[in-house]
Amino acid sequence: MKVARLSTHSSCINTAYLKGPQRGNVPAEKVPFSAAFPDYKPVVYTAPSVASGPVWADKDITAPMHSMAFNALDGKVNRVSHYGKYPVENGFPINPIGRTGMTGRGLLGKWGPNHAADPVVTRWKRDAKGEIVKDSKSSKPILEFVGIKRNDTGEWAIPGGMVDAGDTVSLTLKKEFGEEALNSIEMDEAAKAKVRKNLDELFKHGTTLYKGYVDDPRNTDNAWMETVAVNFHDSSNGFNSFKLHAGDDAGAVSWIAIDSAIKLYASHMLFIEAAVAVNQAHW
Ligand code: RP5
Repeated sequence: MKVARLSTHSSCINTAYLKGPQRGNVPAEKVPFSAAFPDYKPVVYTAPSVASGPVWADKDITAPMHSMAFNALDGKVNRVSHYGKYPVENGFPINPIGRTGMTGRGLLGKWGPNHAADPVVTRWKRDAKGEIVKDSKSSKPILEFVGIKRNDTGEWAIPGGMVDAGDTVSLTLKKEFGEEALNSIEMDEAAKAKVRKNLDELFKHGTTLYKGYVDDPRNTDNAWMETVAVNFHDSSNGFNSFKLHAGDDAGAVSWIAIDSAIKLYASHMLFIEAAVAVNQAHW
């Protein structure tokens, strides 16, 4: 699986930031930092929830006094981008895709890359008799995936989450699916252990679909999302033993039938399209 390089971004320009200020204007052709833009006026913003210094966030320190190891493993925090070395100017890491109309960290905890993991859990759509349903036009089988409705934007999304300092991507994939799609946080210890065991089994064999930048509405010039999206295709109906139950930062959870017309958060349609290609499903 090669790192997928996005050529530009659109979710994080020319919008009002979530519960924050309007971003400075960025015409599409001025997104790359290589394009001259002398009138560029990014708004400076770090959300109060980040600036107050929760454990998951970096210190709110101002260059050039900080000592963060950018482009490196900084203690337990991975500050390496999937895109290789990103520039650091006047002490600030620079978004590898380009301008966003905002400096600071917005709602993101880390300066530079904020790493996430996205579990794309799929199964075939079946009729009442258990037969796989094919699309009448493409004649290809229809794939379903587990989606959650995000509480922050109200959009449907893959139940991904941030890789906590010291955690691995594979652990995060299971953890986030458990928390957001099964509400494991609110289970008692015995039920939690059962879910963990089932997930260990079902998440044994995954296909990596995407590694790279996410066109996330929270990105800024100095802080951005990157992810690893992995497909876990359920050919044996193992996921039917789970009762989907929205938890953590999800308002709803559901199996969603996939076609090219559905709309999802950030770059998530890219990962779904890759899952369709891997499983040779209807699009
Ligand atoms: C997206 O944000 C990633 O693709 C992932 O789905 C998600 C992680 O952020 P939280 O859901 O933890 O807010 O960019």
